[in-house]
Amino acid sequence: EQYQVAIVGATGAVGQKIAEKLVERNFPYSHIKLLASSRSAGQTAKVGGHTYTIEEAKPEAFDGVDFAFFSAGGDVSRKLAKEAAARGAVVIDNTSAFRMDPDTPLVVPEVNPQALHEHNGIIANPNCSTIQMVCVLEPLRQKAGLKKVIVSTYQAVSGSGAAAIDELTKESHALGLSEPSPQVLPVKSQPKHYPIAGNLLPQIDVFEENGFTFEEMKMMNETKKIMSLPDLSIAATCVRVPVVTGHSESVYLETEQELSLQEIRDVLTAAEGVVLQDDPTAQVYPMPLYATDEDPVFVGRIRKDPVEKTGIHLWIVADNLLKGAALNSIQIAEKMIAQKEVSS
Ligand code: A2P
Ligand code: 11C
Repeated sequence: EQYQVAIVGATGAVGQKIAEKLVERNFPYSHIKLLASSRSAGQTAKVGGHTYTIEEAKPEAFDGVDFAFFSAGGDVSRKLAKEAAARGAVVIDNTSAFRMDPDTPLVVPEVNPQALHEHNGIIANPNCSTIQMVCVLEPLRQKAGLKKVIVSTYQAVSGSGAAAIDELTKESHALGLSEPSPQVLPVKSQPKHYPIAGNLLPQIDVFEENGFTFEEMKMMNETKKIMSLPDLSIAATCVRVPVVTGHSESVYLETEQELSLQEIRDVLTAAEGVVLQDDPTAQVYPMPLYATDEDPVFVGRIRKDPVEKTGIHLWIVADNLLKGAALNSIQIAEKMIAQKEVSS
């Protein structure tokens, strides 16, 4: 079977990865529509050896489309996702627009594929830092239950889009030579901007009333929804670091039952989509530079807490544009095809 596919935000950091991955994974598409803003309409881009003309994303563009991958920001999704679904497309939305909507499944195929059984035409792809974390939490939870999670993130600038990658690159080249004049990070629409090269920004997205940022709240709320653990004790601190691609996370978790170090390793070795990189004697541990362009979620630095018997410390790294975004979105579509939840 062949499917018509549309990519909304095709010129963006994630949209380009979606196009690349559709080709690389031999996704059964007959045609790809590249959609973006009116600024890009008329330009061309090559996908899998074919040259496509970029079109403006508007409701009529979704006529005949089977899968629409949205990655052009929440406002575009709020405006067009329902239009696309009404025209018969399955929307896989990579923004936060519908994630917490009780009628919209929020899916990581390795964790909760059953959530795809019921939907209203829109499936939400979780936030990148959430996806890589739940891929590791879920197999541990299945083995020993899950009581508590405290996570600190080290997030790459590509999570903030192509303009943030440019900002880091320019500042890095000029480091020490000139006064940086940041305009994008930490949050483009807010009044203050700080340099990222040679710096850390303990703010990803806007602050909520409780003092957590929206990124931190996304990690907390999305994890509870994906894992169906509404009462999970979970807190996050999210930090932007001067890395181009690859989000890293220091996670402390407590299981219900105690696990030995060997049991933890065995569980994570067997976990789908997870690769264990944990050999301190050989200095083997995950790093964002080496996770870039790789599909799996890498986990290492596994330690039992010195005091709390059920406490575990670990370090998780994944390519935020791939498993965190483009790859997970395509895996959702592949899972729907495999589970016969869509027809062409
Ligand atoms: P465009 O290049 O035409 O502005 P990134 O996350 O890397 O910043 O990319 C954002 C993506 O969202 C780009 O592909 C961008 O297209 C797209 N986009 C931004 N605004 C709109 C809009 N109003 N309608 C459709 N696509 C949009
Ligand atoms: C970041 N996690 O690194 C964000 C990007 O909700 O899909 C993804 C935002 C989202 O800035």
